[in-house]
Amino acid sequence: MAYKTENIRNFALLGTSAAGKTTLAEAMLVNAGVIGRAGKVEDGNTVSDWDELEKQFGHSIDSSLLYLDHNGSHFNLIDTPGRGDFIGKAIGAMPAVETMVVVLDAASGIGPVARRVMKLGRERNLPRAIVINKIDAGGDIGGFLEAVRETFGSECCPINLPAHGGSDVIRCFQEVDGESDLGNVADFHTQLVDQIVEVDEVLMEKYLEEGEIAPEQLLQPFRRAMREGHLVPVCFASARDNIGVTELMDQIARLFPSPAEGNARPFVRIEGGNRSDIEVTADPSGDPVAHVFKVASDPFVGKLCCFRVHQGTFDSSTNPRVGDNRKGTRLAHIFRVCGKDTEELKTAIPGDIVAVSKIEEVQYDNTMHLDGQGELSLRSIPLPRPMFGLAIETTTKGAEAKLGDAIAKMTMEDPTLEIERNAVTHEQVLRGIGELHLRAKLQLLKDRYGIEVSTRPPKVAYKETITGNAEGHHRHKKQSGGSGQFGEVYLRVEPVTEPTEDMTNGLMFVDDTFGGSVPKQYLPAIEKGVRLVMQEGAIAGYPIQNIKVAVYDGKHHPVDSKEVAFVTAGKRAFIDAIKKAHPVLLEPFVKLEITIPSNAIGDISSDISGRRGRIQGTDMMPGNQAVVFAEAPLSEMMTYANQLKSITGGAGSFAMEYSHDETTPPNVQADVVAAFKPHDSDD
Ligand SMILES: Nc1nc2c(ncn2[C@@H]2O[C@H](COP(=O)(O)OP(=O)(O)OP(=O)(O)O)[C@@H](O)[C@H]2O)c(=O)[nH]1
Ligand SMILES: [Mg+2]
Repeated sequence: MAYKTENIRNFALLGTSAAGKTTLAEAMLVNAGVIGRAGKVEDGNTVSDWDELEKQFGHSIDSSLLYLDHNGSHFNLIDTPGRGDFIGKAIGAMPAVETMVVVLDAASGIGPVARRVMKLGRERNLPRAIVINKIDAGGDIGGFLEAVRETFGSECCPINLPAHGGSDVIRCFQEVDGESDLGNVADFHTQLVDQIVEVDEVLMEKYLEEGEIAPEQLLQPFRRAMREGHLVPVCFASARDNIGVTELMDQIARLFPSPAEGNARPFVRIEGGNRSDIEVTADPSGDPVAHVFKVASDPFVGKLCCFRVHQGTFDSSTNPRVGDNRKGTRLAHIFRVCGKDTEELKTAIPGDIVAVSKIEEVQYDNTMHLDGQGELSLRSIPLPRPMFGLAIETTTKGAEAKLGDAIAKMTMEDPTLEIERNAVTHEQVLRGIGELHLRAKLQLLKDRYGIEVSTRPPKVAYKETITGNAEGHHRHKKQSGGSGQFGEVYLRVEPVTEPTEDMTNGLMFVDDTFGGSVPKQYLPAIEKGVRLVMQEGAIAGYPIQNIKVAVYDGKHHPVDSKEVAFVTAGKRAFIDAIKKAHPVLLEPFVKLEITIPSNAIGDISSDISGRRGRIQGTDMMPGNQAVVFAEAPLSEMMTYANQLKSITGGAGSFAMEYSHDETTPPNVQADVVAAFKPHDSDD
């Protein structure tokens, strides 16, 4: 179908794992005639979960791009994973669409990912809709709707309702009469209209006077209420039985914003170091602007960069600039993507979600543009910082270089995956969001790249700092044959409680010498010595942070003073000072959100306390579910996935992310310090 920007409807399916997002996408593709018959996630034959690993896991693990035509509209939908471990892929898809469709089901409860994306959507001004799926399965759907309104606000109003025991849906936006499984249609209709008219004073008055408003007159205010986040329409469906799905598609075509009507995106122009907000409009003749929201390694076409066109028109001759790169990048072939299939496109207009292959320099979150004045970028949504680590080592001989290449490709595809090569512990630590995330990546490493690795819990990434002020001194003197080495340094150290921007790598280095006791040319050498210790640690071999160092005196020798002598003197004087300044070890703490059956709260709480953690709150959820919020040291959470599984019989899940650093208890510090064997190589 040839379409214009106004006909495009972009939305992402987001929400709770196993609520039926992939199944819903499949039903939509059937209804639009893209496929003849719906595949099943458990049979591994859906369009969206096409990847081998997704078939093995029975869950989406990456976002999938799909498109279809319905009632004169062109839908671009992105099916995203609902598992907390893959939330990076769900969040990554949000800047590409006008509307978020959050899929829930009564039996699984609301879940942490749905809550997280709803919150992000509200903060970022992204219109939202909710689909309550699996109405065929029965359960307390009315109670669940209440829980949804309690959690996300009374702006969540049904526009249709389950009827005839979950075998049908009945409209309550366009209809006033009838009986649904949740009660009178009229009551829900009134609730919805009450909510909509609040965005329009004139209409509100008319409504108060006349008591009713024709549905056609409510269309514009409906769209406006949705754009303003004043209305979150709720639809009911059974994706498996294809009930309410055509209804939903009709409403999307009729009521959801097109790219021309969607809320403005937070693009900024960076020009000579200044950042200014700019307006990007869905004008096909404007300067091309697109945002790269996903990078994938496609088994058939290689590196695939998926981007959303926000302004202007892209074709094979467009040479957009990427970020601050002055040189244009030739796009050559532009594709649209449906599951694993790609189809070449001549042009991409505002609102299109497309891909290009074989462009090495383009990365996730880049903006591609032809702005005449500066560099453009999108204030995108920060992704969670990966905290769950495994130290990895190849078991395949001679595969180190191959492992490095494979991991570089994997981290390029997944910004929530990181590799850290620790110079102190000599470990290579792969970090991700959780155990499942890393397990999926290790499986990929084996299947796609033929590399097997052994894993073990990594050493904890402690940091060193000081809690008091102290002075340190070292005189370095060495005579070897002819010329010698001489340098003497006195310095002070003090903790910095609020790091400032001019500190690099946690250090503020100050020259407080006077009278030429240390010639100026040796100060950089002293700073170099100090910085070496900052990296390697003074008491336990971990990087030091938040410290101020002031060199206030020293001595030099006209012949024997050289740079290397002051590097050593600076190093030793610094270690001397730190040892006297009440050094402590800091360890990373993580925030936890643990979703469990409510009868497990007691066991979960005592287990968390046993891990030196603190419970911060508990939310009761429908369906005898509870969410426990807690904080705990990362080092104690390495084995948590298994423990949670055994406490809850597999029914619990958790998400964690970096929170802050805290001082380790004295007994932990004593053990770590005792195990540290400094290797000194400088004399
Ligand atoms: N009874 C019933 N089962 C459904 C329905 N929709 C999906 N299912 C089943 O629920 C399970 C999960 O469905 P998916 O479509 O994979 O769920 P998802 O939301 O994509 O899950 P993630 O990819 O993990 O986020 C599958 O076994 C589906 O067959 C429905 O409407 N009714
Ligand atoms: Mg899925």
